[in-house]
Amino acid sequence: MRALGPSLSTGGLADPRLELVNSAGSVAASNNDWAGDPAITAATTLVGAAQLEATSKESALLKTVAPGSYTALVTGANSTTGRTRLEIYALPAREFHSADVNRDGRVSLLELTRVIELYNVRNGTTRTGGYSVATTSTEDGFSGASERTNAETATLARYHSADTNRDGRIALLELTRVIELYNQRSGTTRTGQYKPQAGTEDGFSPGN
Ligand SMILES: [Ca+2]
Ligand SMILES: [Ca+2]
Repeated sequence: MRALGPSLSTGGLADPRLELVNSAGSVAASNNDWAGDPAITAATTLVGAAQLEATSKESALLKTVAPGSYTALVTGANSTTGRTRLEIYALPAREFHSADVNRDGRVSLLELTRVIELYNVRNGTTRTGGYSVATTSTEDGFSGASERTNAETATLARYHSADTNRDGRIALLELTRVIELYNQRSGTTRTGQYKPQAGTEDGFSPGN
C-alpha cells in the first residue's frame, strides 16, 4: 500500500506518512519516505502500478498480515497538510526461493551468504551441507544439521529450494545454482532477479 502526495497534480500532501494499524490499535507497519526500496519497486512491477520517484517523499509499505481488520492511517510528516491518495494492492501469490529471505524476487549477497553458510555445515571435519527445518526462529526457517552425515538422506517436512535432489544437504552443484541466480544481470548491473519457472531443477529461472 502507498500514500501519495507529491506526485498528485494539485494540492498533494508534501510529505505523507503511512501507518497500518491492527484491530488492537497497534501499528503493524509504517513508512515515511519509501526511499527507492527495491522490494517496493519489485512489488510495484508485480501489480502493474506506476513506479514512484526513488527520491520522492511518497510513502509505501509492503506487509504480509494475518487475516483481520486493519486501518490505514495517512498523516502529514513535518506538519505538512494537503490531499493524499491511498492505494492498496494485493500481491499475486508467487513462489519464492528459500534463499530469498526478504521475498523481493532477488537473491542478494547477504542471502547468498546464508546459503553458503548452510553449504559449509560440517560433521566433524567433513563438510556435509546438512540442514533441517529450524525449530527456533531463523531468517529462512532452516538451520544447519551438523549431526547429518554424507551417507544419510534426510526426510524433511520441507526442503530448501536450493536442495534440488532433496537429500537434506546443500551440495556444491546446488550452491552453484543459487550463485547463478545471484549473478543474474540486467545489462552490466547484477540484479539477482529470478522467477518461478516450471520444469527447471529448482522450479525457478534467472531473470524477470
Ligand atoms: Ca531477496
Ligand atoms: Ca542436496
